[in-house]
Amino acid sequence: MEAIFEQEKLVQATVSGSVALLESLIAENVQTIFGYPGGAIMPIYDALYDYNEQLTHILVRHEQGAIHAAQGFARASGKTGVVFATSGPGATNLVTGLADAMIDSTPVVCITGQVYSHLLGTDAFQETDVINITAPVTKWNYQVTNPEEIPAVMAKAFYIASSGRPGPVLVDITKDAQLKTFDWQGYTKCQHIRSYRPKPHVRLEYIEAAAELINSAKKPFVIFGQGVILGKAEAEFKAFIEKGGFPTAWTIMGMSALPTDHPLGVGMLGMHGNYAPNVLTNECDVLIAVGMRFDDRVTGRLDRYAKQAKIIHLDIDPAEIDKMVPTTVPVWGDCKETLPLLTERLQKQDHSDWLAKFHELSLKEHEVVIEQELFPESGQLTMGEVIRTVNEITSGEAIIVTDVGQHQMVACRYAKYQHSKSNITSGGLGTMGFALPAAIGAKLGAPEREVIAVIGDGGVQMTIQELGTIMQSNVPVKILILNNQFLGMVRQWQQLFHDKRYSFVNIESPDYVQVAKGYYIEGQKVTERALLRAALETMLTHQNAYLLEVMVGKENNVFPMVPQGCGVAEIRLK
Ligand SMILES: Cc1ncc(C[n+]2csc(CCOP(=O)(O)OP(=O)(O)O)c2C)c(N)n1
Repeated sequence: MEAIFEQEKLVQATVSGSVALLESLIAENVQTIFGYPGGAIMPIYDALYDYNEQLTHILVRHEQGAIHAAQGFARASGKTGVVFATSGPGATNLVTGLADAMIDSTPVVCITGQVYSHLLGTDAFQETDVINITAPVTKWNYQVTNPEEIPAVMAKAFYIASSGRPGPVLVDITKDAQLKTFDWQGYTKCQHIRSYRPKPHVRLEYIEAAAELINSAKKPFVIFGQGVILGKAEAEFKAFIEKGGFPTAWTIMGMSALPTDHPLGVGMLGMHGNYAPNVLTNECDVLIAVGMRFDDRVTGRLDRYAKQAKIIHLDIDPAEIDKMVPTTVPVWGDCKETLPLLTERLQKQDHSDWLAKFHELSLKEHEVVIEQELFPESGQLTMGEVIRTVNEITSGEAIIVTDVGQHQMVACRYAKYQHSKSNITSGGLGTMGFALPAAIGAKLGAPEREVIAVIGDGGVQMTIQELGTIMQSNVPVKILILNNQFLGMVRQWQQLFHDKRYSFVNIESPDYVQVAKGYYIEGQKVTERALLRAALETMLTHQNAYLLEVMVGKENNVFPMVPQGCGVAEIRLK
């Protein structure tokens, strides 16, 4: 069917709610949908049958896979991910992904089918109150029972999902609203909603106050999060830190907004972050936080966090300011606007003595931790040397999508990135099972880039069915399983904090290479150091999807670590 909406050309027609929905997606420049059909969304799938030239639908194997794929798509492309699911179990299978997208500020629009409106509230077959279930894990949700509302609701959905601090939106459409026809009046993109202020008005007095504080600082320290990426402010951010000469550290979500080898980059913050930025958080005199939310994994014990410092917090979401850490100067606004205003007012400064302190402490971390992790001479393979070898082969050009656990921390500690939007991980929710489907979405969102999913032997078994999606949709993702034969991160905690009482962390695996083979995906398993590089090269030069399982040390731990309940400066190297 010809799209009845084209940018400037509106053709009046009688359409069903389902067609109106698909036309709305086209009007929002959507090309890719991740979904799974079912009874309550059948009219939409029926309409989709005629739209295969304009819309690509990726049939996943589980709705959780659809939403994680949409998240990966959004994070790699900077666009909004789109999901279709049916009512009841289809909708509830989205909840984990919605919570993940909510806490990691990922723009996703989910469309769920719903039972006929006359059956609402009757415990009808596959009826679930998805609006109430998803209220706390969506930025906005809405139930449509009248098809005429669909264009305006979809316009609002895309606007809310992608503006200000992005997040997930769910639109639930009853089956009768999908079927009923109405006169299509055209589609108008939403640009304003009363009482919703996604882009705050920047107040110059706060910019002036922040600049004054920064200009008088002896030991300024910049920490940044995903806000820099979401605000598309990478260039503005780089100009800001370079003019000020500030030591600069990233959160796991901010990672890759600045090339990891930037001379002012001093590493990752947080529980398994780098030694120097954690310790020196408690020695800086002005802490400048950009687009980050002071997560407890970053701050450690709050009453021991940066108590000596004056704190400037740049954030688009007023709810974040003063939420965890009292701010000296709040800079509420879009950092793409606020950073240049601040940079203009900066005096060019040289903080090389202060920066040298980071380098001194970093040497200590190199000696005690990094050398052994990246360059072991004997013993079992380490996760670190696998990531180091990936870096050497890809030169920091790949997108790395990680799952959750030790491999995630190791990958984020050691991966090298040259480009923004290269590190995709479940940061806030820590959702095992995220990486495989998210990598599918990332590859579809950035097809020109190499996408490598780094996954533990636990997490891969949570969404392994998505190998079927890779098979059917021919998505050339590279799957790197780091198999330590344990639920490693939990085992590490049991070893360190529960007297080595290994309670249900010993997880067995199938023969992953055979499993992949069953899905017509090639692969191999590596157990020896001497074969690692060649195996990675085979994977990375392979045209199609490829699975590589690497057996790594069973009881290796990830260090440094800020033990729970400790301050950031109490970070332990061993
Ligand atoms: C859905 C879900 N369930 C449980 C957890 C708790 N958890 C965090 S890390 C981890 C172990 C992960 O093991 P594995 O995937 O093998 O990775 P490794 O830590 O060994 O690298 C578990 C169980 C979680 N994060 N997500």
